Amino acid sequence: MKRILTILVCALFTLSMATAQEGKKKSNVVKTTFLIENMECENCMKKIEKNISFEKGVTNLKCELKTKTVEVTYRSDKTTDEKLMAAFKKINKPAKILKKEKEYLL
Ligand SMILES: [Cu+2]
Repeated sequence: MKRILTILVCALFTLSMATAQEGKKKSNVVKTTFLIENMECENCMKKIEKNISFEKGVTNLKCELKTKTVEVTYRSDKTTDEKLMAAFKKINKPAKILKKEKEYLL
């Protein structure tokens, strides 16, 4: 009887741990650096800032003209690199992933 109880408690514990992990995973934050080869002037930068900043899930955006990179911080439960790349493409600024930083929890 005691053994069954122990197994039951273990199973419950494992289940709650898994659920907690799942919950955390849903609010992960990702920072991806995109290379925008045709970002050549202030206007391009403003266009990107005006459009990509308001994409769903985007919490921060940093453009750098010199390196032609855009650093986007976003919630992985709200958007993905693929969706962001589609958004870049829509404003005629095709993006390539340069770097993806380790996800961290909110
Ligand atoms: Cu331009």
